[in-house]
Amino acid sequence: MPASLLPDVRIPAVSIYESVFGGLSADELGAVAIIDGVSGAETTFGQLRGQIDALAGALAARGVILGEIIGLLCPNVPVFATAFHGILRAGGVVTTINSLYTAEEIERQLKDSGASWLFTVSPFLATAEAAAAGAGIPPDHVVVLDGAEGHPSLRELLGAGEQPPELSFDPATQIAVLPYSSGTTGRPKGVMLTHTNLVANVAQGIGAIGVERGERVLAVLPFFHIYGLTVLLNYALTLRAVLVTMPRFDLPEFLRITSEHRCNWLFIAPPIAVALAKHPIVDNYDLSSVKVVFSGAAPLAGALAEAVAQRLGCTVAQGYGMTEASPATHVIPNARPDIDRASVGLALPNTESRIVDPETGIDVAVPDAGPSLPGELLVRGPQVMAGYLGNAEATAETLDADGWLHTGDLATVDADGIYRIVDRLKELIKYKGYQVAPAVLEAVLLEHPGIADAAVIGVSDEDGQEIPRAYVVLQPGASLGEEEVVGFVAGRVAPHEKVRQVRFLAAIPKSSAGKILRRELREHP
Ligand code: 4UV
Repeated sequence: MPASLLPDVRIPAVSIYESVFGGLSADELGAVAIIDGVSGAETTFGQLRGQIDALAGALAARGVILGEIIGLLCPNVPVFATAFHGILRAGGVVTTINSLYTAEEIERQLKDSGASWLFTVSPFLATAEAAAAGAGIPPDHVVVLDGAEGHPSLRELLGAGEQPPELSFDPATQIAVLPYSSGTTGRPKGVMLTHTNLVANVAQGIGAIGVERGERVLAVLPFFHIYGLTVLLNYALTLRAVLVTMPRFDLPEFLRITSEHRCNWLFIAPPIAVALAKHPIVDNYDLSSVKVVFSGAAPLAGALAEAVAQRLGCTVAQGYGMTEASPATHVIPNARPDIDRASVGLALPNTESRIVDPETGIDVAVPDAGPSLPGELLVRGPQVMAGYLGNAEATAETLDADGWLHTGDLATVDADGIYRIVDRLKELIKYKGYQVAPAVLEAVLLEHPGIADAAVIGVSDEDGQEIPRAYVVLQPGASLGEEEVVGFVAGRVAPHEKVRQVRFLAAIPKSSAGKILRRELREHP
């Protein structure tokens, strides 16, 4: 099987806490780990580890046991790191929740994962309380990190300075995090990532991505999404880089924080690259500290990468991955300026890749035989998930008996081992790098009494970014316009999940088995 061209790395058999914080030296304890980009407040590695240990102690004293599932609904603020690692250090499993979700979506995730606690922040309290109540989580298990009447706060939990519990578990099988991903089809499912999955993906990225000790890394990509969680929170801190947090994207604030905090690495998704390449206000800021803009989560066009590199005078790189692979599987290494920026570079160390005909499963990429035909990318490595929580059927469809993860993406590989993502086979839509599951939107559309049938696919907008488009069949006699359909959905889903275009059809094309023929819809203007 085509192995990575990069040499294998050693993957320590330890917990993710041990892997990130275990080796802190005495002089590293006083170094800054996280800067709150908004307030400028700094947290050192020593303070962070102290808070994590005390939180773990407090949770253990309150009955949290190994394997307990705890929801985390929190924007990118420094205490995210404390909450995340504190819960894991207590033996808990964190289910990271999209901050944009509605109360109903959060409730569904809390119930599906079986969460018994929810950690949040006061600006999200109303949504969090509604979701927790619906999921049967009592107020004394809803921790409001910055404090709120009637709920435990971080200050209270840390106050007693309790010792973390002595735990022993197998990092290769113990689940650490349960992010939700819709995978190839259907609604979001809990992706079971073990401690070893997370430890492995950090170790695989170390030499390849190229962040160096002390460099400043802008943390605007949400920590709740696996890209931010692994590449920012765990990878950057392992390298003793400094995270500069931003709770939400806003272009002037993004530019101000980058400039004032002299950030060296901007990890982004492609819509931010569009802003960096095109927006006039970019010229008003001193971005000379920026060394690398690293894009992932959706395709980055070569011309866009070039425009950003020219305007900022920096390197642009790209990575590819998916939640089910913790997430990174392919990146353009910083040390390889020769690699085309529109590609996703090389397979990470310890990562095998295949490209197969999606119909027959036969390999289409033959090593050393020149550029391959496009086919479905399969990956195998220590970062690949244990499976979907409570869903053996979805697991079997995605992860085969030999351990190959079927990505649902169409890719090619050339004779130099450089991979390109050329299309997506699965129904998943990426809006600004966020997952949008057509199945969720189709179910919402069908709730409208005037809609007889509906299907949703991703289409490109004028900047080449993907947006959700709904195809709607009206009930006989119903009269609905695009705005009403858009408004109906917008009132029921998170902002990134909104339907942004509507087309009316007489019938949705379907196979004889009733499956929506999305390829045919794509050909529909
Ligand atoms: O599950 P998910 O939401 O996961 C991600 C992960 C993004 C990462 C991971 C590691 C990196 O180093 C990095 O730079 C980015 O987004 O969605 C997975 C799907 O997103 C599409 C593709 O369809 C995946 O199956 N996708 C992710 N990255 C790219 C991409 C890319 N660079 N080019 C094209 N599609």
